[in-house]
Amino acid sequence: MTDSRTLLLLNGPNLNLLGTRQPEVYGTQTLADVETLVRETAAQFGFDVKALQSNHEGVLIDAIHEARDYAAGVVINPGGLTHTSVALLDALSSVDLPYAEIHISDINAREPFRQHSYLKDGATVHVTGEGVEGYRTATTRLIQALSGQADG
Ligand code: CA2
Repeated sequence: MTDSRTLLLLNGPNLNLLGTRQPEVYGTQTLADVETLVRETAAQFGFDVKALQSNHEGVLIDAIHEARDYAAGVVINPGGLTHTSVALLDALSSVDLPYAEIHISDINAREPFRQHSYLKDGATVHVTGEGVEGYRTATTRLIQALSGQADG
């Protein structure tokens, strides 16, 4: 296990709108609620969280590169970039940090174009369809994997 006890929480495009639209798909909790949930979950294990949401792929990639210097792992909901971005996969692979991919909705039960994730094969943890609670699952399972308590 790395000495670092910091996780990077990344939320991708449009997730700043959480809780404001499409509650039937994404629920009523906001991005601030998500960040609080992840911070509280991580804190139970003695981990800090640096949180960032961006609508810009390059900003997310830069944050992943920077995380190499301070983070133990990444919790990421890539939003729509899940289904399009080899560049995001390359960034995560290049920093060699374990990551938990989380989706609020069940991407496997939605349109065919949402059913493929470029990030899934490299992910230590993959959570989909648990709503915002999935962030708690993803964070816990990532920390357990980092601690060697579970295989994620
Ligand atoms: O289910 C998820 O978490 C997704 O990653 C959310 C993405 C979608 O493109 C993925 O297929 C699945 C979209 C995020 C958009 O979030 C909004 C939230 C509230 C209102 C409008 C958009």
